[in-house]
Parts: sequence; C-alpha cells; structure tokens
Amino acid sequence: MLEAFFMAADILNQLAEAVVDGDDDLAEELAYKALEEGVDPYDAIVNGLARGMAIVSDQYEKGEAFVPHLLLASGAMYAGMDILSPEMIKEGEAMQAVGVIGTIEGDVHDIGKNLVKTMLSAGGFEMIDLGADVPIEKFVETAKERKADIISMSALMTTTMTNMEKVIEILQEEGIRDSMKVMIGGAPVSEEYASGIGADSTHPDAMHASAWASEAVKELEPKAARWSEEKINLGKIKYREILAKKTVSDKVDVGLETANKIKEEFESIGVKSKEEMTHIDRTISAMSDKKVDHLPVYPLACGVLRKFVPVTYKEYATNEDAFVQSAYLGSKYLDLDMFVGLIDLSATSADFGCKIKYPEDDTPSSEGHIKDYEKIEVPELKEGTRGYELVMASKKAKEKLNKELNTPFVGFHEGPLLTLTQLMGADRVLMDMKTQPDVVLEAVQKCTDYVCQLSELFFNEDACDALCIDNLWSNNVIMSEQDYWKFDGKFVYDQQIPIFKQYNQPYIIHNCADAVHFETQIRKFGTALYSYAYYEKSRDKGSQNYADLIPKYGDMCCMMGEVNPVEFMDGSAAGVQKVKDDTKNLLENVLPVLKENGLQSKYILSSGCEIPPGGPLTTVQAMVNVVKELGPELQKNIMG
Ligand code: B12
Repeated sequence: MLEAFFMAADILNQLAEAVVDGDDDLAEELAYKALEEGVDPYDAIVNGLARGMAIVSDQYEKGEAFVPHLLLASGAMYAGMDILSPEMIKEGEAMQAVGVIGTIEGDVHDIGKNLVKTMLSAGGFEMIDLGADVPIEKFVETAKERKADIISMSALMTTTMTNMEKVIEILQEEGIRDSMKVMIGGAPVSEEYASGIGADSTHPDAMHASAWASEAVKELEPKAARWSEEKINLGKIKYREILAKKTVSDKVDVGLETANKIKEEFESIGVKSKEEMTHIDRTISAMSDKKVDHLPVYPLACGVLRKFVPVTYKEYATNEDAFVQSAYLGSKYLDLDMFVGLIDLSATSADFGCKIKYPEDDTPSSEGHIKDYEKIEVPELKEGTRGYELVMASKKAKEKLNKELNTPFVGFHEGPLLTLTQLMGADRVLMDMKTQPDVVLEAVQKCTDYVCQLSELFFNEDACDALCIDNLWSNNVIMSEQDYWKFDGKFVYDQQIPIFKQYNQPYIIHNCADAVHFETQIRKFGTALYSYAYYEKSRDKGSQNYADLIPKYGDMCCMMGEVNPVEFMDGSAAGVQKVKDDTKNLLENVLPVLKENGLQSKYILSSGCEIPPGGPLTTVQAMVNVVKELGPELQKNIMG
C-alpha cells in the first residue's frame, strides 16, 4: 500500500519534471506508466503535468525562463494530457469546463494567447483554440455549438482591440452573454477597458488568468439551465436596452477626414513657423550632437500618411507612386523631420514565399507560413520581388523628399530572425531553437543572406539617406541575451554590420519590444540611432526610458522615442491634448538629461513604434507642432 503511494508520488514528480524539461516523449511514456500503475488520471494531470507547467510559468515570471521554454513545456504537457484526458472522461471524473480561445480579428499575435490556453488546459479546461485573427462571429458560433463555459479573447493591438467589444455585443444580442464567462487580455487591455465593454475580467498574465477562470466558472449555473431557451430569451430582453443605448454611428474614415482638414489648413496658412534649419541639417546635426534650433521630431507616421493621397494600404505597400506620394505629401503637410519607409514587416518573408494579407485599416501581416525548413531557398533579389520594389520606391521617395522638402528619407527593412519568424510562424521558430537549433541556424543564415543583399541594394542604388533595420526579437521577455545573440545578433554583427561599415553608413535599429537587450543591440553593434518604445509596466523586466538610456549610451548612440503610439489613435480634443502634454513633458525632460551628460542635441522625439494606420492625423500633427513651438526657446534656455 505504502509502496504504491510512493510509486504514484514518484510518477507525479517525474511527470512534472518531464514538463519542466519540455520532453514530449518522456511525458507520453510516463502518462502510460501512470495509467498502468493505477494512478488516478486526474491526479496525474493536476499534480503531475499541470504542476510542471506552473513551475515553468513561475520561472518565466521571475525572468529565469523564456518563451521558447514555456512553449516546449506546454508541448510536453499536451503530449501527456492527450493520453490521460480520455481516460479521465471514461472514468467520469469531474466534468471539464469548456473554453473557447483566440486572438481577435485583425491581430496575428498569438504567443500570449497560446500561453493562456496552456495554463487554462493545465487548470483542467477543455480548450477550443480558434487561432489568431479570428473572425468576430466565429467566437460566438463556437461558443454556441460547444455550450462554452468561458470565452478567452486576446488583443495585442489597440487598432483591433475594439473587435472584442463586438463579440460581446453579439453575445448580448443573442441572449447568451450570461451563459458563460468572458475574459479578455493582452498588453493594451486594462481593467477599465474590460469592464467598459462588458467583459467579466482581465489579467496581466496567463497564470492569473487561469486561476481566476477556474474559480469564475464555479459561479455559473448548471449548463442545462443557463443554455436553456428560457434563459436565452430573458438574456435578449436584459441586454436590449443596453444595446439600444449604444449609438450606431456610421464608420467615419478619421484618417481621411483629418488629412483633408490638415491639407486645407496648409493650403490657406502654409507651414506655421519659419524654421532656422532644414530637416536634413537638423536630423544630421542631432545624430552627431551638433548645435540645433530644436530637437528633431518624427512620430513614426508611415502607412497612416497614405490618407493624404489617398490610397489604400495595399497600394501604399505595393505601388511605387502611391508610396512616394504618401511619403511626400505626409512629410510636407506635417512638416516632418524625416520619413521612415516602413511598409510592413513582411517584405522579405514574402520573397521567401510567405503569403501576405492586406487589411485596409491595419498593417499587413504574413499568413500561410512555410512548413519545411528544407524548402527555404534564398530568393534572387530582382525585379518583381517585394525587396527590389521596396528599394526602387524608396529611391524615388528619397529623391523627391530631399529635393523638394529637404527632408531625409530613411530606408527600412526586416532583420534576419524577424524574416524567419514571419516566414515560418513565431511560436514554431522559438520552439525549434531549443529542439533543432542547427536547422534554425541554417535557416537564419539563409534569411541573413537575403537581408544583407537587400541592405546592399539600398546602398548601391543610393535609395536612402540612412537605413533602419527592424531587429525585433531582442526582447527580454521572450528570449535570453545568449539566445538572442546566437539566433539573430551574431548574424547581424558578423554579416550585416560590415556592409554598413563598407558603405560608411550608420547602423540604425528600430525595436518596439518591451524590454530590449540594449547592451547587445547598442554597445556591441555600435548602433548610431536607436528607435525604442518604453513600457512603464515592463520596467521591472528591463524596459528603459530616456533617463536610463541617455546616460548609458548617449555618447555613442542617438536615442529616438517614446511618446506611446497608442495615444495617437485618439483624435478627440482630449486625445490631441494628451499627445501635446506628453510631447511637451518629454521635450522638457530630455533636454536637461542631455545637458547633464555633456550633450546638446542627441535625441529625436518620436513614438517608439509605428503610428497605427487606421488612426487620425491630427495627433501626429499635434506632436510635431508642440516641438516646433516650444523647442527653439527651450533649446536656447537649456543649452545656451
Ligand atoms: C512579438 C511581436 C510581434 C510578432 C508576433 C509573432 C506572433 N506570432 O505572435 C510579429 C513580428 C508578427 C508582430 C507583428 C506586428 N506587430 Co507586434 N509585437 C510583438 C511584441 C514585441 C511582443 C508580443 C509578445 O509576444 N509578447 C510576449 C507575450 C508572452 O506577451 P503577451 O502577448 O502580452 O501575453 C501575455 C499577457 O498579455 C496575457 N494575455 C494575453 N492574452 C490574454 C488573454 C486573456 C483573456 C488574459 C486574461 C490575459 C492574456 O498573458 C500572456 C502571457 O503571460 C509586442 C510588444 C509588446 N509589448 O507587446 C509588439 C506589438 C504588440 N506589435 C505591434 C505592432 C504595431 C505590430 C505590427 C502592426 C507591426 C507592423 N508594422 O507590421 C504587426 C501586426 C500585424 C497584425 N495585423 O497583427 C504593436 C501594437 C501597437 C498597437 N497599435 O497597439 C506592439 C505593442 C509594439 C508597439 N510598441 O507598438 N509583432
């Protein structure tokens, strides 16, 4: 008897360890062994597999494990669960609650969603995973079909997070809102937002989400009662009034409306102030810390500028004239100190064979990933490829911006690992880094070959005044510094940076991740301009702002950030004011920090990440105008 008890305890520990080690085969083997030895399958899941997952999750929260580790552990947990769950159902163990999970329509981010799914599965839920970019109706249909106990929606982007409200509205209309719990989450979601749209809750991470969900479903009435016709009819009546109050406003194209307003203003008044320096002189001077009339300002307005033409996003991204006109008119009407030619993050992966989806009000995303690493072949960079067309469109834009506006044009393309994750899917690559590192390294090498050719073509064609590379994956929250170096950094350092040196070009990085491995990406790379985002809530994980970064890197690198890009979506009077206030604050605070560090102009006021393409342009204008209005006097007063 005692022996059986110890044997069971031993198997449970081994199951937990197999999950911690991310060993699928062992988890499977131990699951069979547990059944053979008569271990209760429910016990094996909860106290074996799920406990292992909780251990890894805890390590992740403490910064001791990273996303690839979590994903592998999750794979091992599912491998064991596939064997144990059917036995548990056979034995009639506790009825499993059913959860429907997905990332909302328009949003392809799925790493966080997958972690939430794993933790809910570990918490005993049967999870139906609808994937990413899930159509609104699909959540409702599936919840109805499966008489779900909970819906879990993720949103990583402010531009599409409003689609979650639409799901809840349909649940209300159909009278089934109270038949289940609704939980939402993702970086931009706050508690106020969740309760405002009628969700039951939100949580900052997967562990808390699962803990809450397990308790919340216990509050639900028995399934038959809450899914009965009577209950549904009552639900329809209950929400009729609430829904009627929501004003049904026709969708206004805020981008177009504000672009027209700015154009009209410009035509009648012209550019407001007479500037002492040209945009090119100001930007170049700031990069080398020379005297300026005011610090340069460029909220990362890229695709959103298409509204001045106007053209669709697909045209902006694929048609040379549409791109050139957007860059030109946007830079002219908004009086920008530079323009960065970011079209989307899939130009290089598209050339490797990845399919691209072009929504109108959102940035394009890659879909239809390649399955086999063996199928990856370095494309020829020639006419007809997106890379080549990007260089040619950039060249025209550069000539026009330089000649007619004295505005510098910064070319933009993806780095090696970003190309690979776009091509194969991020989760997949992150896991393969641990299970088949050599295969991944070979694939990164192929991406590096193409990315290097593209940088070279930019320089050979004189298609930009400087070139910016999106090296996104240097993220503390996702990957350790060693892994970042091994799978991206080393390739950039050994192969791409020498090309920049050969052409005597500064290396420029854009990275909007939460908490970046700055030492590698700035000091080791010798980066001259770094565009970064700052997340207050990720401060403990390593997110840093100008006050941290200028003292550390100001001598070697010009930093460029950090008014939150999300703010630019709110074109109301209050929203515009918020952008103005935050810009003013940043300007007033950056200058003394520069001075304290013996610098006078080495900072560019920006937005840390691209301005969402479906937003208004008045907020972009507000940021530029504040710097133009207050900058010269502050510059004189503080710098002398
Ligand atoms: C990795 C990444 C990508 C990868 C995604 C790969 C993938 N398969 O997921 C790629 C390169 C594809 C990508 C693309 C884009 N991205 Co991106 N990306 C990121 C980045 C750096 C990290 C996201 C991440 O995986 N974090 C790690 C995971 C573990 O965290 P998480 O997702 O937040 O999940 C945790 C919690 O939020 C919570 N949680 C998650 N879901 C749920 C659900 C519930 C119910 C609950 C309770 C909790 C919960 O638990 C999770 C685990 O603990 C973020 C920066 C950031 N701060 O988020 C930008 C970011 C999300 N991206 C952004 C942008 C703009 C884009 C692009 C538009 C870029 C472009 N110009 O093309 C495209 C999107 C295209 C599209 N239509 O979707 C912006 C969004 C800004 C905005 N408008 O709101 C961000 C915030 C960067 C920024 N500073 O602006 N991106």
